[in-house]
Amino acid sequence: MTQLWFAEKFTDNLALSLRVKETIHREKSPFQQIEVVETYQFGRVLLLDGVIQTTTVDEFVYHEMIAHVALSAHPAPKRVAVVGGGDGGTVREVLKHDTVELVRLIEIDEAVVRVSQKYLPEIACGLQDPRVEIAIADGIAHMAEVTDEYDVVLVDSTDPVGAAAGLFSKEFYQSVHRALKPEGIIVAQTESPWTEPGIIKRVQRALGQVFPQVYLYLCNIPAYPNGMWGFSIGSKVHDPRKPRRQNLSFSTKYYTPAIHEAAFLLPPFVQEILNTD
Ligand code: SPD
Repeated sequence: MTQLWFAEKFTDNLALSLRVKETIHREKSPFQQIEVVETYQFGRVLLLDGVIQTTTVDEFVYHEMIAHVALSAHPAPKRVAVVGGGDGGTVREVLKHDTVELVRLIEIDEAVVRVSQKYLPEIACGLQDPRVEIAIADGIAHMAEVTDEYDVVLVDSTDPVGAAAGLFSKEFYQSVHRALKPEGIIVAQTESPWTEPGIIKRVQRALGQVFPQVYLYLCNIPAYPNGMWGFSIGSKVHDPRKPRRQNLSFSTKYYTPAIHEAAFLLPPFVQEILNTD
């Protein structure tokens, strides 16, 4: 029997191959090619322009780690913005914090939200919550328009190409700084230290020109390039390396307060990326 394989090329010399059971959905939106495929290894996989965004098997790592570090470091997060993240996984995790009153999802492509709600319900389930407001809009323009609006901003973007490139710029972080309240915290997904050290370095530098406290933290996501994944965090006041609550009032599969602190411990080769000019 013919076997179908999908390969995501991480670099010119490296790819991740997944054996595909079936293609569930395929459409071209004004922004990108959207596909949902059922795979043997990672369950359902959402692909945007052929790049793995999330899988039903390992999505919890990314979504818990982008959300809970900032939300646990903030004393009482009430208003949260998720930029990108149309699959809803980050929103689902934010909603676990009972101080949260509003989660505004600012996603440029309505098709990502619609497709995720239909084919990835376990990830998109939080989007129905009454505390969630979905804005189909450009996150860069939105952040440039608001002031003193959010306690936490989570930048759950695609890779820094096309429409997402501006989400990795100093100008965008300046807008987010204005959009955040005085105790505000930003987290941005910043790729893998193995394949994209330059992006991590650039973002850390740009964030550092805007926020007084900036750190990188890591986690392990098997479906992303080389498994090791970086998030950059910037904070106006609070030390984001310290979770304020030691006992969680909700369940997680990866994040714990101890993992929170440990995630900021960087192997020397990653520290070197941040240190070198
Ligand atoms: N290389 C793909 C990186 C994708 C990061 N964003 C994922 C969105 C999941 N909510």
